Amino acid sequence: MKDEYTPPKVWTWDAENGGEWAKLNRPIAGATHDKELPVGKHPLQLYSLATPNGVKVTVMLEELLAAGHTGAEYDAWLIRITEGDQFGSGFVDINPNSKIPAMLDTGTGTKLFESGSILFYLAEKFGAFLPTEHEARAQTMNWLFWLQGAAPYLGGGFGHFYAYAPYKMQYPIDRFTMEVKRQLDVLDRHLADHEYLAGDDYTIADMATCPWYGRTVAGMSYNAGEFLDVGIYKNVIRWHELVSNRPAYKRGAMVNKAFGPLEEQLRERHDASDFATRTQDKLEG
Ligand SMILES: N[C@@H](CCC(=O)N[C@@H](CS)C(=O)NCC(=O)O)C(=O)O
Repeated sequence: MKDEYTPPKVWTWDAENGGEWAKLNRPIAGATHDKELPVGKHPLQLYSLATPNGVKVTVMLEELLAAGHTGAEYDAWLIRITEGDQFGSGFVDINPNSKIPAMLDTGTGTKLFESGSILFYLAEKFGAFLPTEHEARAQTMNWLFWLQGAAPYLGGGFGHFYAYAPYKMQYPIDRFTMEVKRQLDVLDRHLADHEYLAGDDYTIADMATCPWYGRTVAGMSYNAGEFLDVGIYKNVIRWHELVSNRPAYKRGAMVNKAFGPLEEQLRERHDASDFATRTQDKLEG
């Protein structure tokens, strides 16, 4: 049978056999090289890239600033994961898991990793986008944890096998397509009678979920809109438009972006004025 594989007694690492990410992925943790991270003038230092996990945090920071929380000013530094920046010693010191996003709160010396944890930290620090009322807070955390558990099936499962694996294999594509469509249906049914994920309020659960499942129903993930028949998820499409059209969301989606149209790329962000003056079209123009 095609793709049949008999596992050996003990697995050994074949560095060449992993598709698009083969050169980066390793079965061991830790730093590969010495490299200090830059530190700017603001209280919050973000080390990231505008993947869906990175965008969650830049959206939250831009939303906080838009809501008047001036203490949320931040420096956003670009981490190029395809070049192995996440394995530098300074990055690993903040995030031993070597994945973006990572953040340092210079006011308290707190090192932060895991995008859901960073969203929760910021929500608590500024008392924003996480309801204090018991029921709404519980619903927000339900959906935030749902997203953190669900998204690896979309990215590491479906996205990997549909877009990045060295060749197409029906079994994993079938398995993860089934799961992603089930997840989209979970969201679609919930959003049929809820304005936002946690109810009436826009929260960190929406900020976490929109860059993953919102982008997917907009056909922006893995060039798979038609394959997933995303047009049927009408309530998710309604919610994605509501969330992604917020000015702060749009700004957040540009930060640490080093791909796509040049006018959408703000590779580093150190000041609110950077959106007007330091996008890549202006820097290269
Ligand atoms: N559960 C983590 C996942 C973070 C993650 O997977 N980051 C990816 C980019 S989206 C990464 O840094 N990959 C680099 C690598 O795997 O070496 C979170 O939510 O922060």
